[in-house]
Amino acid sequence: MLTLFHAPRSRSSRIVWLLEELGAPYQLRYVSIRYGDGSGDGPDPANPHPDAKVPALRDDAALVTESAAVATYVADRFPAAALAPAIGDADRGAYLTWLSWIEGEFGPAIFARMASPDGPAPAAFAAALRRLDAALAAGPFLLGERFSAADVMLGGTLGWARHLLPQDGAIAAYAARLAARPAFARAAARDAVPVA
Ligand SMILES: N[C@@H](CCC(=O)N[C@@H](CS)C(=O)NCC(=O)O)C(=O)O
Repeated sequence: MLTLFHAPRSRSSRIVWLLEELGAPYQLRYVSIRYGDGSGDGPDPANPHPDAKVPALRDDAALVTESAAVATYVADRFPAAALAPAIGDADRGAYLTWLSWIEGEFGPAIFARMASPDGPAPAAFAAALRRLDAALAAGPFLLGERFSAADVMLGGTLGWARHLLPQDGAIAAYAARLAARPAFARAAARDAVPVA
């Protein structure tokens, strides 16, 4: 049984969504973190993440952290769901590229825009949107017709950053398409700590 160490409205929310898409058996362990706005309590001694962040995933003795690694790990772990092109598949390279790009390039570009929300967009943010627009022109998903874990990771980021993004066009339509998925709704229902 997988255990996901999770905090509501955080990077681990995307992993809840991905586990729902995969149909994976998992349990959630809610941990407290210090959010970027200063709210919340951290570090939580129950969190095995070396930096007390989320997501952290336990699979028996294995501990996996870093969002792209966790997404890669769980999507490969449940191959029947076909959300990760296998090693040797022609789409594997593009898939890994997107997973890394979302965390390594797109996330920082979003934070650059958040730091400077008015006026011209930072070059990295504008470039990231151009790249997504170009990819989605061939859509409906990052790998064309093929939905993958990379779409979940990007969809989660687009969701919390929607106020910074174009309100219409290919990116907005893509974000709406992803948010309409049943697994997204199931994950949203599990995101917050259940009220006892
Ligand atoms: N590089 C990590 C970043 C994880 C991260 O910063 N998570 C935030 C929540 S979105 C967190 O746990 N913050 C608590 C803290 O910084 O103490 C990843 O991609 O998983």
